[in-house]
Order: sequence, then C-alpha cells, then structure tokens
Amino acid sequence: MENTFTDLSHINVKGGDGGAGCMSFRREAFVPKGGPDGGDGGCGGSVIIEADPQLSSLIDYRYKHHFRAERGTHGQGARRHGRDGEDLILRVPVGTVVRELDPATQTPAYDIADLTQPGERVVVAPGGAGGRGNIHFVTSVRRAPAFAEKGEPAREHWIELEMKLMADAALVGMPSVGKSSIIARISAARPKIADYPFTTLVPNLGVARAASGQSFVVADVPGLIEGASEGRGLGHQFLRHIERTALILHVVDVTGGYEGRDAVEDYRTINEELAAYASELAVRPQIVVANKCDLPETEDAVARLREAAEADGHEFFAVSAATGEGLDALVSTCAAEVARLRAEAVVSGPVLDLNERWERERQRRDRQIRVAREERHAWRVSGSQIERMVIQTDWDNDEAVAYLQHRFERCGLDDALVKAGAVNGDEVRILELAFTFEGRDDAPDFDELAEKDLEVSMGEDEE
Ligand SMILES: Nc1nc2c(ncn2[C@@H]2O[C@H](COP(=O)(O)OP(=O)(O)OP(=O)(O)O)[C@@H](O)[C@H]2O)c(=O)[nH]1
Ligand SMILES: [Mg+2]
Repeated sequence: MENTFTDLSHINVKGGDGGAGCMSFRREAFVPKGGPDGGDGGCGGSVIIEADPQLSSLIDYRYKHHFRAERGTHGQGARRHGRDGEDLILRVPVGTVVRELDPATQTPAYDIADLTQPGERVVVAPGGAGGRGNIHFVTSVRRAPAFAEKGEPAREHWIELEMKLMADAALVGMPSVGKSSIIARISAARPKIADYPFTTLVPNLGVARAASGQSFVVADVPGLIEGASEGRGLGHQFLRHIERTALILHVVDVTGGYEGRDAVEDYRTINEELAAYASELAVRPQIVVANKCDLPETEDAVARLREAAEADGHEFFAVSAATGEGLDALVSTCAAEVARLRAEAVVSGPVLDLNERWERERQRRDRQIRVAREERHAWRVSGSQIERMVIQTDWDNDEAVAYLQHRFERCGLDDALVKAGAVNGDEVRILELAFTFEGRDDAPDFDELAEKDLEVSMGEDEE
C-alpha cells in the first residue's frame, strides 16, 4: 500500500440560472395603462461543497459527474418576484481539497478551499442573479419602462475534489515495538517490518475493520524516542500527523527490547514527548497496547503497564502482532471509540466559509474585459460579465438595448476600446452580436440617450 492514500474526482458544477425580470403594467379599471409593476426574477441556487464527518470517501462522485442547482423562476406582474432556486449541497469527507480546473487542460489551476472542519462549506458555483423587473428602470424621464432584464445565466465549470485521508488513529511508540507489525495484521497495509530501529520512515495508512462492520483509518508512524519533541530521531516531523488524529494507540514493547528498557518507563517517556510537543496531545484519547505478549517472561511488565495505563485513565490491551492474540478486541474498541469521536465532531449548524480569497478572485476574473483586434476596424470583446450583460438583454426591445449601452459605458468597455485603439464607426463584436462603436466626446447621460434614437446596429457576425 502507498504512503499516501488519496481519492480524487473531477466534477462539473453549475449554479441555477437566474429567472427573468418581468415587464408588466398595472391594470386598473378605467385606467388604460397603470404604472410599471413587473417583479424580479428569482436567483438561481448555488452549488455548495460541505465537509461531512460521516463520510470517508468520494465514492458518490465516481460515477455521477454533473451537478446542477435549481434555477430561479421568472418574475410576474403585480410586483411578484420569482422564487429563488434551491442550493445543491454536495457532501464530501472532512479533509477534502477543492480545486478549480483549467478548462483547456483539465489540470488544477488553483485551490478553492481546504475543508478541514466538519460543516465547513464553500460555494463552488454561484447561482445567477434574477433579472430585474421593469419597476427598477423608472426615472424622471422614463415613466413607463417597457423592458425588463433577463435572468443571469450561471456559469458551469469543472472542479477537482481530492480527499486527503486523515487517520482516525495513530500507532505511536518507541522504535521496534511492533507498530508496523500491528498495522499489517489489522489492515491491508504492507509496511516494511524489521528488527532494527527506524525501519518505518514515512507513515503508512491502512483501513481497519471491526467485526461490527465499523471501520477506521489507522496510521503507522515512525518510531519516537526521548527528545523527539525537540527534533531528536526521525519521528519528530511526524508528530504533526499525530496532532490531526482523534485517537492515539500507544504501543509498548513488554520485552523491553535488546536494550532491556522498562515498559513503564518507555510508556512515560513517550507520553512526556507528546505533551512537550503539544499539550493537547496529553489529553487526547489514548489506548495503551502492550505488544509482544507471546514472548516469555512478560507477565510482570504487562501487569505493571496495565496498572500505569489504567491509573492514567486509559484503556489497556495486551496483544501479540506475531500470533494475532488480542487484536480483534483492540480493533473493536478502537472502531467504537472512533465512531464516538466522529459523532462528537458533528457540529450543530454548518460553518459558513465562503473562502473570501476565492470569491474575490472569481469576481476579478468575471469583470475582466478582453479586447482583441479581429480586423482593421473590427474588435472582439470577451469576458464573463460583459457577455452576460449581452445575454441578459432582450434584443427585440430598443429600450433594453439602450440600457445595455449605458451599462457598457459604466463597466469601462468604452475606455477599454479607446485604449486598444478603436475609433468611431468601428465594429465591436460580443458573442454573436456586432455593434457600431460610437466613441464619446463627453460621457453621455443614459436618460438623454434614451430620448434620442440610439444608433445601435445589430448584425450577424461574419466568421
Ligand atoms: N515475538 C514478537 N515479535 C514481534 C511482535 N511484533 C513485532 N515483532 C518484531 O519486532 C520487530 C520490529 O517490528 P516492527 O513492526 O518493524 O516495529 P516498529 O514499531 O514498526 O518499528 P519502527 O518502524 O522502527 O519504529 C520485528 O522484527 C518484528 O518481527 C510480536 O508481537 N511478537
Ligand atoms: Mg515500523
């Protein structure tokens, strides 16, 4: 078995599209046309990833790869807003890293979140905003706006989920006490086993299963020695792995090894090192495992160690990795203890973590406007936000088109075109539409423009 135990899945996520805003006018008896009363479209639901301590693999994402949140419904007359779409919550094990995948190469582009806490969440695909109804477009000069916004379409993209297996229990102890022999007995892990200290150089992970069916992940950590907390030996760098495990399985060699050490002294030394490394480790649930009980003249050491462990409030098991004796009982107790600790870790309500950094990054990319020259007098404009504005516009409605011109102005498109070298009369292409660039002598006020006949030409994009 490898040292790293990971589970990887690529999934495609898309929030729900926003519902369209409504264009409507109040109807009253004897009033031919009342004021505008079109409600807004509902927002689309978001796809959210949540860390769930009850899960231990990404198996749910192995065969199903497309996940869509619900769309928002359309706004209606009489100021009735559309209903928001439901969020779609995808549960993953605690210890899952979420990454954005590059659309072209399908390789990880950057980390979105590292979900290390139960209940921690990240929005991976926000729903589209609802379009605004015509009541929003009333101004002093436009009393009866005869247009509304379409809903914002949600973006779809691929993400990677990687579960980094976190051990529930760690086998800790002096070198050569039999930690690797125990993991080999209780799981499918096949680490190197030898009678010299520091045989194990990197942690091994295995899944142990009790007769009850409960399973847990166990780590075999390189041996620790006195002074490990200050960096002595090889095990010190693995103390941080132990820091993340819920349960410590403290293995002691009851023969005392060739150095003729004392089992109880070894037990105390290791506990002192753990406490010196991090005080929480001194109070971490611990099970004491007396190993090599198959060898002669170990009864006395077993009895004294049992006494010391029980005095410290720890459960105690006498086992032999060589014969397998006592290991079933040890595994059953560990499995039950891990299940209890996992249940304790379940938080009452979800912790909301929108991962601000990712959110800012997403918004920044969203607002980017790219201008590229396609022909001498034709420019291609691309960018998520600007393309959405175009999609949200109802092209059969002159007022909606005039309003779009106003938004172009505000989001900096005109400036970007001027900077790129566009001149009056050039063609500007966005998606499959083409406009005539009018430049600007002075920033025009949209409401003035609305009164005039705007020169917005739409044509087919000759590709
Ligand atoms: N007789 C007997 N020998 C054992 C038992 N468990 C382990 N051994 C022997 O003890 C030696 C060390 O075992 P390992 O499992 O490699 O010990 P470890 O704790 O992983 O050692 P490091 O990785 O160096 O920290 C090997 O020669 C094993 O065969 C046991 O229950 N009985
Ligand atoms: Mg080992």
